[in-house]
Amino acid sequence: MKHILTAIVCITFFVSCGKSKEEKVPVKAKKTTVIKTKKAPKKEMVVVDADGIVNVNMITSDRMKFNLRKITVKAGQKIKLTLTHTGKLDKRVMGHNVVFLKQGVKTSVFASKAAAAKENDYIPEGTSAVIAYTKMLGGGETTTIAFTAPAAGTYDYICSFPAHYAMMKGKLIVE
Ligand SMILES: [Cu+2]
Repeated sequence: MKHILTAIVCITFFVSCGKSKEEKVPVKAKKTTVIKTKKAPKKEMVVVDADGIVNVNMITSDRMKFNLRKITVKAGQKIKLTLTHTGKLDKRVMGHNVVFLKQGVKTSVFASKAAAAKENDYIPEGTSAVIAYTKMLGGGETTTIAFTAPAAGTYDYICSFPAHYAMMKGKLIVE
């Protein structure tokens, strides 16, 4: 009896081993396809339309992250930027905006001034440090701004909600 049991256990072991090896092949093939489809939509976040306007689709969520860390445009080009907050949290807890800073403005210095300007949506009143900025959004909200690309150079953009700039930042590269 013991021998029969041992034999059954052995056979079951071999059969299951054989099966799992066979199953591994199609799983690998599926993974490759998923990666390909994921990459495609990312490129469409910056689109130049028929009128030559650069449409920028900036997306944020309840995570402190911009979908775009780099936007490349040409000097004098018209930019239409739409910011969307796909999260659920209130703007007092997880507010997001986009603020494009002039050259020579240190992001940490601007961010600490902005953090003290809660009454003004975290934009220092009368500031001369910004090129353009959106209003502060909460979860589920969206807003659009239009501005003209400045002279060639590299410009920082951040979210000016307190402490967000460390993670929510990027570069506007004007060619
Ligand atoms: Cu933010």
